Amino acid sequence: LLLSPMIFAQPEANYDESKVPKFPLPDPLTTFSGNPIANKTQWEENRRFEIFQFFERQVYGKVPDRLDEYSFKLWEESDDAYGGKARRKQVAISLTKNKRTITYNLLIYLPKGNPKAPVFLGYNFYGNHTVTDDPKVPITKAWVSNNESFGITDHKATEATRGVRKHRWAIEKMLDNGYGLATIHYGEVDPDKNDFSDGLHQLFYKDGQVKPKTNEWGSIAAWAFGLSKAMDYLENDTNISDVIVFGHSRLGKAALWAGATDKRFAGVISNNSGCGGAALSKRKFGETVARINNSFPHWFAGSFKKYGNNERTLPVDQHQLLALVAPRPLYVASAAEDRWADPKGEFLSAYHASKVYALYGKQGIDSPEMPAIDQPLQNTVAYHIRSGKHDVTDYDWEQYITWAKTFVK
Ligand code: GTR
Repeated sequence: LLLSPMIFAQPEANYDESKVPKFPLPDPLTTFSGNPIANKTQWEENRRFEIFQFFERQVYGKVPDRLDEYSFKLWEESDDAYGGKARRKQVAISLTKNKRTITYNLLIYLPKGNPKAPVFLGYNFYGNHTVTDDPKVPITKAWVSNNESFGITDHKATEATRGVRKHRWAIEKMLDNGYGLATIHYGEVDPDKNDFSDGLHQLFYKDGQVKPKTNEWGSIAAWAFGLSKAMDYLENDTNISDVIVFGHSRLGKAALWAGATDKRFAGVISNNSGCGGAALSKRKFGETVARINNSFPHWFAGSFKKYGNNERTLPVDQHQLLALVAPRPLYVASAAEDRWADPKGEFLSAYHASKVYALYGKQGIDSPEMPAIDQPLQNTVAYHIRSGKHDVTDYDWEQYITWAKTFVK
């Protein structure tokens, strides 16, 4: 039997609250050397940077260098999408380093009634053509994950997959509320496999190098970088105002890291991001650091591996990642049946990040008691736990739109 011994070594995932280890949670407002942080100046000058640096070197990994070249090309545009309700733009973004280039496509829908609209920017899993029935969006040629129910068996998307994920993107709701959507297929930026020969990473290799260094970027940081470069385009598009970065699950982890690394994002939404996203690692509830590094060795920096089954020694936890977004609006959302992502750990993380928001006079989550299912709690920091499973639903988008209208301005 060719089963990896790593799989045998994994204990059962814990779903029992009484078995959550007792642990001290590192205080966002005490520096690593023990000094208290009393105000936003001290936070920005002393504490924020050391937390940022830890996540950058020990969790997601550093971007190794700057690009040599960057360009974008608006290759398609129309003002009759969605029955004339929307303007569509398709933009190719090219990134070049060491004479190697990758190109990925940004699909944008903007409400026509709004000359300068705010947009949600988020990655999709199976190609831009899967978020809509719009025949003007080409089928991605990039790597996609195999998926039996979509008939994808050779990592290639087909015409049959057009629109298969449109239920996750409430595009008409966004348009009707004055919001646009900008989306990218994550596989065009970095294919989601344990193979560093392709995607963004290899642009930066020195001669003979085949993978990033231990403290350099995994896929989550590469995806976050791709979002940031998309922001370079979006901030110069005169039809676009605020950009709220959004992501579901692994792409929610990427959205959070993008929000932490790039302050131009006016708001950040984590939808069911779980372990390595919004959930507290030290709770070891559902997916753990050891499990995630075992299943997805390419997601994080090599240096993060040492914290598997060793969360005690982590000098940070994920509430401090959330705090890096402060004072910008942040929405953390869970799903009741998504215990793998640890809804309570996601909630507590938003709660514990809130004391950094308080330094700016911004209201976060005031109580450590979780709200009831389908009872959103919306302040500058917002949280909901939706009924149902790991997914993105119209309900989620309705909450994000309501919250964005009030808090992201
Ligand atoms: C799971 C993984 C989660 C989450 C999810 C997803 O397999 O364990 O951390 O990222 O995939 O992205 O759908």
